Order: sequence, then C-alpha cells, then structure tokens
Amino acid sequence: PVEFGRADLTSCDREPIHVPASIQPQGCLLTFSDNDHRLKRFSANAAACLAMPQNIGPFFGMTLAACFGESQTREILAARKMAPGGRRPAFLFGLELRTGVSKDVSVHMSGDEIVIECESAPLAAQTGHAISRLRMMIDTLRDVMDIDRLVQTCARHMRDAFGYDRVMVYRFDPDWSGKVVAEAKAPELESFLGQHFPSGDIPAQARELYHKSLLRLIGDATYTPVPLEQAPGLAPLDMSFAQLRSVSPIHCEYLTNMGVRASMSISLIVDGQLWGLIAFHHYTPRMLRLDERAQAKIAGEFVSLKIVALLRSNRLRLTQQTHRLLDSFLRDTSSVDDFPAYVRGRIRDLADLAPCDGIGVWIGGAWAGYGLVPADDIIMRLVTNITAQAESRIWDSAHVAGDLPFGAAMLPDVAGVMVIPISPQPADYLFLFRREVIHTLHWGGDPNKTYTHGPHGSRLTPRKSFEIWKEQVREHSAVWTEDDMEAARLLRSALIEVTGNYHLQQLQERA
Ligand code: BLA
Repeated sequence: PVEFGRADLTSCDREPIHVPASIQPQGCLLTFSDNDHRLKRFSANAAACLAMPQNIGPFFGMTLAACFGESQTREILAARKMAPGGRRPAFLFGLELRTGVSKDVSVHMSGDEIVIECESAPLAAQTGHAISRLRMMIDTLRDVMDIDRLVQTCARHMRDAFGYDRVMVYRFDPDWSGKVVAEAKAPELESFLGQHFPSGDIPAQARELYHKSLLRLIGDATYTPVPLEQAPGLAPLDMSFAQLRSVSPIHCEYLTNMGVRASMSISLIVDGQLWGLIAFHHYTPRMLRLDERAQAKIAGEFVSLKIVALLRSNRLRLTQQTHRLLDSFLRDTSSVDDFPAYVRGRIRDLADLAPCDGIGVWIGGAWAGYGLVPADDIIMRLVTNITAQAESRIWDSAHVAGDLPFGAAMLPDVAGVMVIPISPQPADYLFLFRREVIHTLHWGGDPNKTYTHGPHGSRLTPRKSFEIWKEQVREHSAVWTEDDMEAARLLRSALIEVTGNYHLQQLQERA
C-alpha cells in the first residue's frame, strides 16, 4: 500500500482509505482503551468542539469519566454494548455534556478502542422534514414493479428529503464499471443519466469499505483535515466505521473538478453484494445531521430490499414464462412432423425469454435467426467451430473478437455470444447475440462544459472517465451475468426436455 493521501492516478487502488489518521472538521473524535477507559487518541479540534477548557484536556491517559462526566460515561458505555456487532456505530442523540453543550454522539469499537465521535446536535425544530418525505417514498415504492421506476422514484424522493442539488443512482456492472441509472437534479445542471464510468473511479478498496459501511458524507470537498493526535507507538486507527473519516484527496479532487463541494453516498447491497450507490452532490458545502443520515441509511436499506424483491419476482416471472413455452412446445410436438422446423419457426417466442439483441437456432442441420444476427457465412463458421468450444456446456463470450478466431468478422454488429446446447447429444444449439455496448453511446453530458483541473489533471473529470470506460469496453458486449446464465439454463433444460421427448416419440412410432 501507499501512504494515505500520497496516492496518484496509478496507485489509487492501493491507498489505505480506512486509516487516514485524520477526520473531517464537522465534529471531533476521541478513542479510549476498552479495558481501562483511558484516552488513547483525539482529534486536534477536540477541546474546542467539546467546549473543554484547554487546562482540563484532553490529554493522553485521562479517563472517559473525566472527559465526558459520570452519567454521560454510563450512557456511552451502554451505547457501546448496543452497537451492532460492536463494530457498527450506536448513536446517542443530543447528549448533554458537562460543559453545557449538547452533541450527537456516535460510539463504536475499533480494535480494542472505544471510538467516540461528537457532532453538533440539531435544534428540535429542524427535525421531521426528511422523515415525512421518506415515509412518502416508501408508500410510493410499495406499488412500483420494475427496477427503472424504483431507482428513479428513489432518486426523486431522496432529493426532496435531503435537499441536495443532484441525486443519482449509480449501478455497478459485473466488471465493476458503473452506470448512472437514475437521476434527480436541479434544472440548470448538466445530466449524467445513462453515463458509464470505469471501475477505477471507485477503486476496489473503496468498494470493499462501502460494502461494510453503508453511508459516508463529505461536508466540504475543500476541507482541511484535522489530524488525530495519538500516543507514540500506536498503529493507525482503523476508521472504516467512523462517521468523520477523512476521505481520499484524489476523490476530493474529482469532486472539485466537477464543481461539486459536498457529497454523500449510500450503499445498495443486494444478495450480499454491492449493487450500487445512491450518490448525492451539492454545489455548496452541505452537512446532514446524524439523525438525518440515520434516516437516509434506513431508506437506503429499504430500497436495497425492494431491489432484492423485484429481482426475485422478475426471476419468478421468467421461470413461469419459460414453463408456459415449454408446455406449448410439448403439446405441439405430438402433432408436428418436422420438429426441427417447428423449433426454427418459433424462434421469435424464444427471443422474449432470453437477454439478447438477437437469437438464432441451429437444429436439424438448418438455421433460423431473429433480431441482430451475424451474416450466414459467419453462422456456418460458428456452428462448425462451436462443438469444440462449447461441447455440451453453455459457453459465452462478451468479446468475440478476442475469444473466437473469426470473431472480429462479427463486428461491428455482434460483439457477444452465448451458445446453449439444446439436444442431449450436442448437435443442436441456441445462439444468443449481443451488440457492442458503446455502439450507440456518446457522452451525454454538456459537450461545452469545461471542468477545472487539480494537480492530477483532466483524468479526474466525468468526461475523461467516460472516455476511459469507452476504451475499455470497445469491441465488448454487455457482460453475461449470473442471471443471464440462469435464464439460459432454464431455456436449455426446457428445450432438452422437448427434443428428448420428441426423439422418444419417434422411437416409439418406429418400434
Ligand atoms: C470514491 N468515486 C468515489 C465515490 C463516487 C465516485 C460516487 C463515492 C464517494 C462519495 O460519496 O462521493 C465516483 N462520482 C463518481 C463518478 C461520478 C460521480 C464516476 O459523481 C460521475 C458522475 N476516483 C477516480 C480515480 C481514482 C479515484 C481515477 O476517478 C483513483 C485514481 C479514487 N474514488 C476514489 C477513491 C474513493 C472514491 C479513493 C474513495 C473515497 C473515500 O471514501 O475515501
């Protein structure tokens, strides 16, 4: 790893962003040893933040009770016990400190240290707006039946609830590049909807952190980090779950280049994987209070669960459709004379069940295609070559130019193929085709918009990101996902069943 804050464009995936040794200035952080409750580290702004006279503290070795007071210490220790898994923070809203100030306090464990973070508590009158908007969002989402509407509704209501200039839903592809799938924004801003970004824009260690810790906030991308003071010899504090964790300067530079001053993002976790982010941008500094962030996080978890539910019901619907098709095939096979011709004739119906831009079937030594399919001579090469490639397994490629000897000839139309053997003895195949993903994509942002550059130059701008993504996916189709594979397996077993059934009937008739 490189040292935090020292990464450049070539090493940013090795920056240890969980140990920044500093915080953002909107609060203070102190840690106490779990066994003797004595102070081990504190941010340089702690005395000011806690309104603590300099001659009192904080100083290394002072006790939790001396720092916060007896009753406050009991509350903090009780919260620490409640903290989910110990590592995830528990919150104390409006804790009155001895000094008379009231703080929102977040408590969690890191190693054998109790981490206490204090931020300003809100006035009572400020609460309530977000929660009423989020309640509306949840009511609306109850009736939403597809993912596009879901994420769009989410972006709109999240923006209403928290008042950011822009809210995007950013969805990861299987290769960890990302796409803006929904957006709600102030009218004067250029749109990022539909744009793609390379995986390096949110490097692997950041994604790993976002998988564990579901919300982060940058109050002002141009902030000066507040260093953590710590007793000599201590290893750096793991701040994975800290509210105030200082963020990578590279990312702050990216935000600044975009003109963005503040951001927040909430992880969307689906089936145990990081599915996407709800990303908030503001063009002036913006902080949300701890209670608002707690609400935003709950809303994000609700959205995640709703995505899981929709994916499940989509899968179920696909299974039911496939079974209906299978039933109609089975009904018909008893009366058709030329079964292969029958399957070829129904190629259109198969297209609805398969995640593709074109589909074709090679059965009984003849071909039928529908939608986006390669030229006939290529089909012949595909068929003659594929027995070696696929044998009796499903085989796929999102980059035929690299994976098949004659694949380049399929471009510019077809860039990806999935081969599905559909008879018990491999001889008959279903082919799914996909177009090149960038074929129709252009930078959708404002072409005249100029971005400012920081020390790392123009790389850290959305337009440059998009160009890099385009370069990475040139000659590639959309990746075949596990879901696509599942749909293919379903089709395969259905078709194997009908072909098997047909052959059996033929044998019986001959006998
Ligand atoms: C983090 N990068 C992020 C985050 C987003 C993006 C959403 C999450 C943090 C947040 O909430 O702000 C990326 N944001 C985008 C993109 C758009 C956007 C693509 O609005 C487009 C509209 N980033 C780079 C490069 C590097 C990099 C080249 O683009 C490294 C060389 C690093 N991005 C980087 C790091 C983080 C990050 C290290 C983690 C920040 C942290 O949490 O500490």
